Amino acid sequence: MKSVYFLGLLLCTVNAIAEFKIYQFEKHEIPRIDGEVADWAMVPESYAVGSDRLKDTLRGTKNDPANLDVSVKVGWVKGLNRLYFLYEAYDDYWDFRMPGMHNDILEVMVDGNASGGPITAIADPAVKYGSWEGYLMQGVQAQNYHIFTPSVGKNWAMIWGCQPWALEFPWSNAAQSYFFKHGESGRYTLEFWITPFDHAPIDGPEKAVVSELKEGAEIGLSWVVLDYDDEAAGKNGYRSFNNLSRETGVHSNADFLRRFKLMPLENKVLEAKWSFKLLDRTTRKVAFRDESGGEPQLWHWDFGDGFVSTNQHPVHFYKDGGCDRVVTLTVEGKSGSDSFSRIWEICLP
Ligand SMILES: [Ca+2]
Ligand SMILES: [Ca+2]
Ligand SMILES: [Ca+2]
Repeated sequence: MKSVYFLGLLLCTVNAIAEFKIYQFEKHEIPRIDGEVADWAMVPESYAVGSDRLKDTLRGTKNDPANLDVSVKVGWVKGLNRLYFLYEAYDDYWDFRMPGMHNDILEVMVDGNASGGPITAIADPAVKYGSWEGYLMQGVQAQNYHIFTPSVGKNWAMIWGCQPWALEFPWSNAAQSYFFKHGESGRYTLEFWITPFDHAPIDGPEKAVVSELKEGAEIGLSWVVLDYDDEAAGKNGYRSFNNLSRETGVHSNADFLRRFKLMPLENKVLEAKWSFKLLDRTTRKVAFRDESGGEPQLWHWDFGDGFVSTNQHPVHFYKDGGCDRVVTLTVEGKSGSDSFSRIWEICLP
């Protein structure tokens, strides 16, 4: 009995480890949303989620790359609560001539604080799907985007919920590029970002709570590619349902999402960086925080008043007031050294 319990615990632990990674762009690398892939070139292939990870959970079949072959890369930028996507797809039949939901679709589900729970009323026992109460809960605590690939003569996506405002800039942005006509085969590229919300109500963005993206944290995220290859098949007549989750119900239930980890910078170049906080004005107590990249091993702080420290995160009491001091951190690592100063920022009474 005991060993069964232990095994269960072990399986839970294994399950909780994020399988998928979200690439962190540097501030000067933020992708430009123009449908051109060049600014994703530095993202390692280990971040790409290919068709081999997708399974048709409606039919129990494996992906056939001759029918549909896709790759998705997800990125983020520290300080911006946005998820950037690069979607590259081959389809043997691009289906996008009809005005409504019959369209090749990339369906993305996101749960920014990984809370789980219902995305649409289908998974919420408290409300009825199709009712007004049902509509009001949809997409509020986790979101579902049906992204039209390509979108022609219609908005870039349908959000399955009561927050269509989230489809507009600056909450999202999208650009696509392709050269095929309806019914032809070919390659399609889509760049976009979405904003994850812990709370996205019908009342609009001013009442919304954006999910805060933090390095090392995990979010709930998954997608399904709805591959329509035949106009005659109707609204739900997709030829394949290419699901990254193992549960078809993932479209409505955030419990079935995959775990994605917000990764630190891949770049290991030594770069000095720090922040400070005035803890007490009377005693002129200031806390300094090292935020250098590239794994520094030695720290040298010059507080600008003749005093120095070799602690990583020192606290310093300034003897005198004044505003015109220069504080410098010099770090040393395997690849050399780097310095970063703040000029006239630490102002004391
Ligand atoms: Ca671009
Ligand atoms: Ca196809
Ligand atoms: Ca298709």
